[in-house]
Amino acid sequence: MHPTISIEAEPYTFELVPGKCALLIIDMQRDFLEPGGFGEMLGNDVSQLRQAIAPNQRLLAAWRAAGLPVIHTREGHRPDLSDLPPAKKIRGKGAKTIGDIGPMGRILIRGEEGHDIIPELYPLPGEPVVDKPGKGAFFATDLHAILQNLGISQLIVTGVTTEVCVNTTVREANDRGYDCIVPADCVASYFPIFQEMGLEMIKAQSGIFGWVSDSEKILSALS
Ligand code: TIU
Repeated sequence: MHPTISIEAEPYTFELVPGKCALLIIDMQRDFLEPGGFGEMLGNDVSQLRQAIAPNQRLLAAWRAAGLPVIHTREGHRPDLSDLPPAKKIRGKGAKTIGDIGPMGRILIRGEEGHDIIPELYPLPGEPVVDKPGKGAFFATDLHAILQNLGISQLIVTGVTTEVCVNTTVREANDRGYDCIVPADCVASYFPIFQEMGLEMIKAQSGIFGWVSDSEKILSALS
C-alpha cells in the first residue's frame, strides 16, 4: 500500500500516490523556448514560455530527489519526414516549415539542436524520452505502454504549450484512465489568455480533465 499525499488543488484536493504517479514534462525543447527557434520564427514571444523553466527545475529536482519517475517528451519528426503529415508540413503557409533549415538545425527534426530539450531540464540517463509526432503525447508513441509497465495511474503534467501539447496530452491521458494534475506555473503559453483558459478548461465542471495546482503546493506536500 502506498500512503497518499494530499495536494491543495482545484477543483478539490488531489490525493497523490507516490508509487503510482509520474512527472510528465511536455516538449521543453529549444525550438519552442529559445530565441531564434521555431516558436519565435512563428512570431511568438518566447519569454512567456521561459517563465515556466525555473518552477519546472525546482519540481524536477524534488521529484528526482524523491526517486520518483520522470518522463520527458519531444515533438518532432524523422529526418526523412515520413511521419510528418502533409497537412502539418504546409499548415500556416510559412516561408519555413517543419523539416526546413532553421537557426538551430532542421526545424522539429529528431537529432537537430533545436529539437532537443533545453539544458536547464535535460533528461538524466534512465529517464525515458518519448518522441512524439503529434501534439498529444499518447498519439503514435509508446507512452501508454511505458506508464502501464511502471504501474502509473497518475500524472503531474508540465511543459509547453498549455493549450496545445499540454492540453491535448491531458485529454488523451484522461480518456485512458489517468488522473492528471497540472501545476499552473510549470506550464506556459505564448498567449496569456490561452494560459488562463487552458487551465480553466482542465479544472472546469468539477475537474472534467483533471486538477490544477502550482509547484509550491506540490513541493510543500512532498517535503
Ligand atoms: N508542444 C507544443 O505545444 N507544440 C506547439 O506547436 N505549440 C504551439 O503552441 N505552437
